[in-house]
Amino acid sequence: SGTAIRSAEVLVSSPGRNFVTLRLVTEDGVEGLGDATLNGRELAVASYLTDHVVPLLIGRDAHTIEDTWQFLYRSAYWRRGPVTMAAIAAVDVALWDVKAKLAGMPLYQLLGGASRHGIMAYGHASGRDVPELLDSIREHLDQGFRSIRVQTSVPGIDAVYGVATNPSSSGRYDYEPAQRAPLPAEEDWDTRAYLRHIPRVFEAVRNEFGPALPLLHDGHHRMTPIQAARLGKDLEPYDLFWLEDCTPAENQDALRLVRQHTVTPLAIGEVFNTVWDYQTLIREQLIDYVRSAVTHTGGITALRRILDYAAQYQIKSGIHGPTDISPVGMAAALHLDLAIHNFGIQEYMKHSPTTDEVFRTSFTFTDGYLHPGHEPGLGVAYDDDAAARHPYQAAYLPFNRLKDGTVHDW
Ligand code: GCO
Ligand code: MG
Repeated sequence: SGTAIRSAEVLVSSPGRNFVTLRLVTEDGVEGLGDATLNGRELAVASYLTDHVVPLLIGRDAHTIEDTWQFLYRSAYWRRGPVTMAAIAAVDVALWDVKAKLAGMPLYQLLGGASRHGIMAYGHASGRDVPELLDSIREHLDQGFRSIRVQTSVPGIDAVYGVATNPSSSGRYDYEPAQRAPLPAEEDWDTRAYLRHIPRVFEAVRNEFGPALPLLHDGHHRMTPIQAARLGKDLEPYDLFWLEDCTPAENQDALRLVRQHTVTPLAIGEVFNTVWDYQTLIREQLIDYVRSAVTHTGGITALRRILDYAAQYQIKSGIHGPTDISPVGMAAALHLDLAIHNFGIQEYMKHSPTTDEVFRTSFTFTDGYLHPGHEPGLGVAYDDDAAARHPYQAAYLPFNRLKDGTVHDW
């Protein structure tokens, strides 16, 4: 029929950073886009899609979203994992895009319609010292952000991930999670120095900006459970919106220990890829926010299920949205954010102007609130000519070693 999938293309481009995008086209010429970007492992997902998924899609009815999801998840026999789930996510989101275009509606309408006027977003402030951090927070407030993630350098550590290294030359304080290089960069780490420093940083921020501004912090998996418990306790006077990824994410039981010691709200899950990664965390109410990306968790179909499960326990969404989520993945997140009841907050790092030349989006950011816009589907178009000017370039996330050379969680 006219809704059968005629073609499926995997588009790899690097407009400022690498992105992997899936484009499905139906017999009637309706296009759907999905994001399959897995930072630093992009080509593995591209191959998974091209070699093993695209041949399965041709001729399938684009309307059968649930059946296609179950077929891709179960028929591979090998389940879960970031490569598999990013590939499934790309197909799922592209099919939702097609279905919403066929319905002539923005996707959030198919997901149940808007549950709020706008989507509260948080931005990333950072600084190499406290004065630079305070400037960065002011700049983000000027850009319209009303919630701020706070990351800083730490005396005694040479390079801390999440801190913009050259804010003044670009005129912006954004950082990019991956660096273009043939090999990953090595950074150093010292948890005791970090634990001594961070409460002083939040004290300075609260003194400058007062008690009301929502503040967030990302521990990026570096602490042991008891260290995380200590940080959560030490940060209580500064009333964080959340403390993110305080311990390595694969051990769900670690959060039980952290929870026993602190009322600082906890967010986790950007490296998770299925509901099973959350089973204990949600059932035992060990977290407050689900951090998964649509792109890394099997798409809208699967993330919605995780969030519906979380909702039974008053756990809210905090969907992952750094620059390594493409504008397609961001748009998918925004449609879901607008529709669900248990929305918490949305991470938002503006993409570079080069990225925006390839991905034309219709979402808006006004007075701290994002909105996916009113175009049918996701509201994103992919410009092939612009993309052709930016071929793939190897890029990697950095990693950590302790002072004695031991590889550390990061
Ligand atoms: C965040 C993150 C990111 C990730 C990155 C990995 O909270 O935004 O921690 O910066 O590290 O997305 O690819
Ligand atoms: Mg994070």
